[in-house]
Amino acid sequence: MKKVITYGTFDLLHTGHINILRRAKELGDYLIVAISADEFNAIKGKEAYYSFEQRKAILEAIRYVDEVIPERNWAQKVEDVQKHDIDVFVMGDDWTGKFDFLKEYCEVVYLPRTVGISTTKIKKDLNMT
Ligand code: C2G
Repeated sequence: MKKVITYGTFDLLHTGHINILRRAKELGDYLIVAISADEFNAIKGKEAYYSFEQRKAILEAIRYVDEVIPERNWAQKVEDVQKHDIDVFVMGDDWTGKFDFLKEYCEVVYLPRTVGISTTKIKKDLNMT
């Protein structure tokens, strides 16, 4: 079984998220999504509208997603890849190069972002700060 993993906040889920989840799943048979815990979002300088539990429940309802785990820090990726026996690590290309150190452990794939949509844009358009 070819296992894929990807990481993110996945707040206010939108088609950009769905597009990367769909393409990530197409690269294997089993997709794990590590979503940022609320405390880690604070470290990332992001404040999610939905809590970790809410974002986890939403992601678990998506047909492409097989498992959701918490992302608690920047340093857990090597351990995650080894622990979950990951074959492919996937991120949007806004992260190109940032995770090349994982090439020692698995395939690293950066996929083009979906243009014109982001959680930040949604908040701005809805006049949420
Ligand atoms: N994404 C995308 N197209 C968009 C918006 C997001 O392809 N229009 C992708 C991002 O490139 C990322 C994933 O969707 O791969 C999740 O995006 P975010 O929730 O913004 O995640 P981010 O804050 O980039 O966190 O350790 C990695 C971090 O947790 C990534």
